[in-house]
Amino acid sequence: MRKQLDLSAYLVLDPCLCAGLGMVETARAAVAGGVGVVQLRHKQAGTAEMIAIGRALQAVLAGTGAALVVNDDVAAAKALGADGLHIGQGDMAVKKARSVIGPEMVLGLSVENVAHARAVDPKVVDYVGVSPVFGTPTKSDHAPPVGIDGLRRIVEICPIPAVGIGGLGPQHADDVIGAGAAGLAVVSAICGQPDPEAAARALVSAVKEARG
Ligand code: TZP
Ligand code: MG
Repeated sequence: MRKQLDLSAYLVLDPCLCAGLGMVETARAAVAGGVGVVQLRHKQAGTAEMIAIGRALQAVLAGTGAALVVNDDVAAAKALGADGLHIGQGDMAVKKARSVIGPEMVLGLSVENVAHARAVDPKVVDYVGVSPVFGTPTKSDHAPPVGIDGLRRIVEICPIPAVGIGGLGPQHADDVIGAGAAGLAVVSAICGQPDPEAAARALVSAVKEARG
């Protein structure tokens, strides 16, 4: 069975921003603060390192109900038996990714515009990350920001749940949830924060309040 993800507050790990506490401790704290998904995103790591970090993450996520999603590295996702794989438009084609991971793993896809959203096949992909909502220094090569209006348009077109990502924090929960997204995905609002558990808690409660 594909794990049902709680997309409300979705943490994307960044090894540089997490340098102080480390990715594993940041993830542990964020999950204690209520995030439902932790994505392992490490562009510099090879598959062996991704698997080693992924195992450490699985150890701290065990029993919490939070899901582990692996960015890009299909082989690592498979070896780990991760809950999910997340790919971008420039990565492996979604159908190919689905055929490699099989039917049980959640598949997430980044969408950057309306055309990407129209092309989403709900039989293959489980959720989308709308990227980026706002410009962000965290990802240097991001597509043009879509803003809240762009997010709303993409969410309307997309046949599956969407999270917004890019420049987001608790202060954007009203707008992002109001645009129809299922949640907010964040890096710097949690990674590198002095108290990532409190930062996660603030995000989770902002989403709850936005839902009324
Ligand atoms: N994909 C689109 S924007 C982004 C990623 C991974 C980075 C988001 O980082 P932040 O710090 O939450 O703006
Ligand atoms: Mg990618």
